[in-house]
Amino acid sequence: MTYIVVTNDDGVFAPGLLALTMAMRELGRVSVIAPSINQSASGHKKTLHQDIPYSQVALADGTPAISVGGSPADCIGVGALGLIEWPPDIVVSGINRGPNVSQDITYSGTVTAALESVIHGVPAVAVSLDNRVANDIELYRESARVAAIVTARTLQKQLPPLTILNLNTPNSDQIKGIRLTRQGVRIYQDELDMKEDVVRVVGPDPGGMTDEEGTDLWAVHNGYASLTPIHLDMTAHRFMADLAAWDITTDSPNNGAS
Ligand SMILES: [Mn+2]
Repeated sequence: MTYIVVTNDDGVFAPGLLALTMAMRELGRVSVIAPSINQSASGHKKTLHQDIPYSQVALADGTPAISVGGSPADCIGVGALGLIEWPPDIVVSGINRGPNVSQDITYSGTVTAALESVIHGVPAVAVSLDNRVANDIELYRESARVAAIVTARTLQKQLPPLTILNLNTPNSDQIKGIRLTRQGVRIYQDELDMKEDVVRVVGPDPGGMTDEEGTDLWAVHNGYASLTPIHLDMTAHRFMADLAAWDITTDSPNNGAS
């Protein structure tokens, strides 16, 4: 029987995790392991050389879950090292409250939990909803419906190594369809709120965006679910030839640059 691990970054009691767990249960046996508190924007954080607390909890519908006092990537990392039954056939992370598009993906705990999974050789799908305030279960249910379709297909087809699928669903309970997309470019408009001895990063939410057709941003803003394959090899392959032409060698002069 298909075995699925579900995690998230909004914390083990977030509504998106419950909606995703319920949808995944239609596809197989599910284990839930998730952060004890909201770990949004924790990035690909790995906790080393210190204790990581964990406990058994129950989701609102009674589903048992492991709550971990670490990052989303920690949840998958310690899961893979033996805290839970491993390996699953797939890891599914989400449903995040808020989109994870363009450069968001390196901040996102939802996405980095999926990246941690493929480091451990298990395919993964990250799922996010383009709504930062939603407690509307219908929105999560519609997102989870599409997540189940994508997950079922991924189980049939298999992903290449170190590759995840990043699924973002629009702020709609009637999704128009699924678009295969590339990462767009998001313009952050963060500002610094500076006090005498603390600073705080604030900004309009969701901030500025460019949403060229074919990008993840464009799809969710036009009522479509966005599906982007993401590879952990971040090498800028298209720049390699130009970089070679810089002719950097250990005995290159520094041309007086200072
Ligand atoms: Mn989050």
